[in-house]
Amino acid sequence: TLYPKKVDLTNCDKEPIHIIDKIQNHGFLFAFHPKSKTVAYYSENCLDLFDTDYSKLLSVTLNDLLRDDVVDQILSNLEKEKTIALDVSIKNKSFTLMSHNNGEYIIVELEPTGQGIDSVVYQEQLSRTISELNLASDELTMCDTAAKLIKDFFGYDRVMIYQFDANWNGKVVSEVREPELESWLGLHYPASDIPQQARKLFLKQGVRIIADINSVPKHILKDASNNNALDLSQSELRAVSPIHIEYLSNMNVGATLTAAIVFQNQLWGLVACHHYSPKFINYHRRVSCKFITQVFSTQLGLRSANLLLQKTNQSNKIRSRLIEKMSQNWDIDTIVSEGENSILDVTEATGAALCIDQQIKTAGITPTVKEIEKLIDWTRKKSESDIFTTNYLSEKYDDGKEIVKIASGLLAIFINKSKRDAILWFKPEIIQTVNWGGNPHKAVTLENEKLTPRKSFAKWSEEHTGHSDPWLDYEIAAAKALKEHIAEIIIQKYEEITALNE
Ligand code: BLA
Repeated sequence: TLYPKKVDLTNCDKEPIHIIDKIQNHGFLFAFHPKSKTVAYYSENCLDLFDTDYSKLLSVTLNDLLRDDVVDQILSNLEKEKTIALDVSIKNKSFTLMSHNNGEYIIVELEPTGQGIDSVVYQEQLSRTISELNLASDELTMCDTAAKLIKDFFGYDRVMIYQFDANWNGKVVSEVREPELESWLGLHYPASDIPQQARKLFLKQGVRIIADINSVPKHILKDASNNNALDLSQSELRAVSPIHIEYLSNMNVGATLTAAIVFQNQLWGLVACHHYSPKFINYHRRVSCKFITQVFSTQLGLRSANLLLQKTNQSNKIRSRLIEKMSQNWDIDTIVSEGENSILDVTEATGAALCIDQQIKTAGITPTVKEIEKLIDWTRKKSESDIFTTNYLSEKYDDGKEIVKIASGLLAIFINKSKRDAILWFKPEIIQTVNWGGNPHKAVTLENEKLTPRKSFAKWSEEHTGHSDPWLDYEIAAAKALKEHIAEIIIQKYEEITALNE
């Protein structure tokens, strides 16, 4: 495959940015055949670095270009996807040499050594990161703390913690910025701003800089008989998609650093740093940023896992009390409406209904019995399995608008195969004003057959109606478990009754 000449609306998230065939111009790249050790690819600026011409470079080997001990170290790292870094000097200039095996070739990249980081400072940074994150009492304070630390350590003009939602739209949840900049805190951005292939690369690489959006990238050259582009997924110098360059230029941004916040192998969000002029952070400091972000990601993950565990335990406790009550005394009224241990309390719903033997009992705030009957009929036909969830009922259900305020969220579970009996939980509508960074419905336009990102990122507000809070996995699990128990009890009661009648 080769890089397409034209990127349009249909292939935006298919733009193969990993084979862009160019690098950013602050460094040099070449790639070798692992066996013959001859050059297969090199960035055009290598000709200056090594004072050679095109015909020569493709016939030289690794040993012709670098010291033997450096070559030995490069060749000792053939393990895929691991990068090693060495300090080298070429023509009296110091470089950081970064090398990795991309599966086919050994890629060697050189960049200026830049402002170093001594190990004492580095350890202080880590220790400060860990202790300040430990002090943070909740998720949001943790994000604020991380943004502040990263701003202090790396000096970007604006540092944001950007969190993805279930549909890969994102929101700036924390921000630390220079005082003259306007705030983007709380602004939302559509998923198309960071397409899926770009997100995927962050899982592989962790940290990436764009040192100067106005620099002219350097082409990667190869033998004319070679038709394959070099896979740069893990390259430190990979050049940037022209669409993203235009995007940053429309934002007046000059340089970025982006670090992946990952837990459970999923991209939770990004640390997004902007500078309004060019800015280069050298490899060792990028690694330190990656490490700090990993510490932050782990802490964030632990904290949210703990919170979830607390909620799950609480819900389990209520469920077992409820089951005990049900098996002692099968009384629908008690199960549904009495005090703290009712079916309402196993989830975070504000209303619940139990429908057994054509009888409906409700707890909390619910639609009327008539409305619930209609809703169950509809759900029965609509759902293919025994469970149905939505946090946007009025989108699917015609009569949903009448009950939108109390039942925008519906979790319905059928107790038996015949779908006669059911339990329903309801969540209310949460009306929100969502502020977007620019109109998300015009995130991209086609200009002279060329795709361009929006030019204005000014706040654009939209009323978000008809939605409830989402149903969490633990709520759905609790509903399923409760249903199993109720089904068992119903069967048991039925058997007892038939035994009595015999
Ligand atoms: C990449 N888009 C990105 C990246 C971010 C954003 C953080 C990661 C790369 C980086 O900057 O280092 C988006 N940046 C944001 C957002 C904020 C921010 C939302 O600061 C909010 C504050 N972009 C578009 C459209 C397309 C597109 C319409 O707007 C495609 C049609 C593509 N974005 C795009 C591509 C990349 C990208 C291809 C990857 C760039 C690369 O790595 O080469």
